[in-house]
Amino acid sequence: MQFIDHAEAYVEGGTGGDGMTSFRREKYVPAGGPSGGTGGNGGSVVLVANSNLQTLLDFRYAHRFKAPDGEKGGSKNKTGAAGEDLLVEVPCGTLVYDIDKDTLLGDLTEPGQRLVVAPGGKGGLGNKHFLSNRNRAPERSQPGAPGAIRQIKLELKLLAEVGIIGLPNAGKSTLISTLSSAQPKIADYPFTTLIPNLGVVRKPTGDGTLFADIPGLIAGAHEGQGLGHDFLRHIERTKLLLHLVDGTAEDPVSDYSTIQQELIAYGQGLVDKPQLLAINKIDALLDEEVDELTSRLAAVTGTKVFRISAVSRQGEDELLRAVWQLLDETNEAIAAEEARAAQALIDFNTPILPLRPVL
Ligand SMILES: Nc1nc2c(ncn2[C@@H]2O[C@H](COP(=O)(O)OP(=O)(O)OP(=O)(O)O)[C@@H](O)[C@H]2O)c(=O)[nH]1
Ligand SMILES: [Mg+2]
Repeated sequence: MQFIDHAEAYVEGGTGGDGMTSFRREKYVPAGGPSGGTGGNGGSVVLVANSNLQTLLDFRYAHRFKAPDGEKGGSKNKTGAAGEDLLVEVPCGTLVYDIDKDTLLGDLTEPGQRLVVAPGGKGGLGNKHFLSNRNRAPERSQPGAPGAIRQIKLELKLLAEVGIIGLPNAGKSTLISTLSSAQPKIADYPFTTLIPNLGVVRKPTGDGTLFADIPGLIAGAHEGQGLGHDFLRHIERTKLLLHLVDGTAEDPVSDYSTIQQELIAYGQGLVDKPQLLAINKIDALLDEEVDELTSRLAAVTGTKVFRISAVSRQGEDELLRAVWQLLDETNEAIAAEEARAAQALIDFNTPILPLRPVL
């Protein structure tokens, strides 16, 4: 599968059908009144989020979307048929921008969520709508209005809850492949992963949580070095980061710092996200080496350091328990923050009543 996370498209709503000018012709009625029907509305171009899609690849092949026009109004007050909406599917996590106005039109996060990007034009009124006391036989009817035209930009930002980060070769893909049913390519050379891999990891309760393994970061990734920069955006919406360092590397402590520096340089709050740190590949190290590295990393980070082997699955349960606990805490903090923001809005909108004068 080719992973495309940026696309542009031209979207145009259908033109409304013209209104009709016609008059009733009835056998025994000498001068029938106006009877021209209204044109049907043009169809709209509507984006629909689909959770089975993971890429904007389809937009490589089709990037012009025009919804059908409405039909003309008919005689005998018949309204023209409306043009059907043109539904265009996008992956969940797609942000939609108006290129000319440089504004965000919407963020499609939930499956089935819709966003009208180019409304169809209204159908024109038929001549019966122009009947008045002064004009008993209006000739006038309206043309249908054109549909909206827009150039839109689509940007996919994955909606995984947990992002696995680390230098190339740290074992990120190996970990997601043992935790979930994802089957990414794994190899003993850097930059094996070229696109983000998503995997659903089951909690003990049975609920699924989406993990993302992004291509390895290197120093300068935020400036476009290696593959990492393009993919950092895919961890912007994660709730927590799982940072893997390769315990068998020459200098795992400096590897850790390299990644942290990249997170800081990228911005967007990445470095402030809750993070769990784990040394990987402990199966290939002596216990003393693992202990020594653990203390060195703990001294630098001031946090707990997990020790795992993605291959032998050692330490995996303890790490996952910590992931679930931290996710719960993060979700609670987010909910509390949202409640605070909602309350602040209510307080802001509640007028302060003037004090009653003391008589
Ligand atoms: N001994 C040992 N080797 C491991 C472990 N985890 C991963 N490896 C090996 O390390 C190499 C890199 O693993 P990947 O999972 O492809 O690493 P990655 O972090 O996804 O690498 P990129 O996609 O290049 O960023 C492979 O040869 C794996 O078999 C582990 O726990 N122990
Ligand atoms: Mg990989």
